[in-house]
Amino acid sequence: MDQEYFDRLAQAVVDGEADAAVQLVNDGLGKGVDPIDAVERGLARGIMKVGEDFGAGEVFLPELIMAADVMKKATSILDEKIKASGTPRTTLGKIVIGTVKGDIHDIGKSVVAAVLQANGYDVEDIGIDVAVDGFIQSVKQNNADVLGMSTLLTLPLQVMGEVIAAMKEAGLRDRVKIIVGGCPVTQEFAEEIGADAVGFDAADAVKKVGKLLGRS
Ligand code: B1M
Repeated sequence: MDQEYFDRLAQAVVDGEADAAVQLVNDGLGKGVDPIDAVERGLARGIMKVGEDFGAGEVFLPELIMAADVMKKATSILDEKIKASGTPRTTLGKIVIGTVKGDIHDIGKSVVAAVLQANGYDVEDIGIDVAVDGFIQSVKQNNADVLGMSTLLTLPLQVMGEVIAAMKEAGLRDRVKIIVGGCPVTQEFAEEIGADAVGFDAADAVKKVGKLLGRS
């Protein structure tokens, strides 16, 4: 597919056109477009543009919500394709992933979960607005090898540190690797709170998790 296709996908998000986006996604999949490309080169560019304009006060919350709805509808089709694209094999490890308390952004976290799953990991996506105890319980119940936390907001960043402290208190920290991600998360912040790695996008998360588990 040419650049124009990805530009049209991005524009459908900017315009809040859910039907057009879903149609474009299905057309693209029918023509062999890589679902990760459809997210990263198309839809994500559109939502980033809306996010920038929202930050600059040029668009308002209702438009942001409409664009997010388009994004969610289109990515949910692609997430399923991404998950199904992995060759079935013995799992490379169990990962619990969620968005921390105070934050309801779930699109990026869900893309990361789908891409990890497609790459051979067994992923338990525990959703959004997850409190410290929710992460701890899920890590225990799933006997997780890796805990992944996401946030796009500045204030909930501190919850990531609280989860890591609670992991230590519960005696889980030594056997569970921790990766954090989302736009406000930097390498310095990850080190400061004692995470093992930061993922800057879905492909980077796969690379870093592989490294943490000694798979690459
Ligand atoms: Co909100 N929002 N939003 N929002 N929103 C941002 C994050 C913001 C930067 C927009 C802006 O002002 N420019 C801003 C945050 C400012 C800040 O705190 N620094 C913001 C705000 C302020 C808010 C509200 C507070 C607005 C309000 O109510 N006044 C509110 C928050 C409510 C709450 O959570 N308590 C809010 C609400 C919403 C919507 C509901 C409308 C919607 C979310 C819908 C949904 O998720 N179902 C929304 C959206 C869509 C955005 C933007 C525009 C786009 C986010 C997105 O989906 N990106 C966003 C602007 C931006 O990010 N630049 C914005 C696409 C996605 C594929 O990328 O999520 O970054 P991303 O994920 C990437 C990487 O970050 C990374 O990999 C992913 C795939 O490449 N990654 C990981 C993410 N998690 C990872 C975890 C890992 C590894 C990698 O390991 C575990």
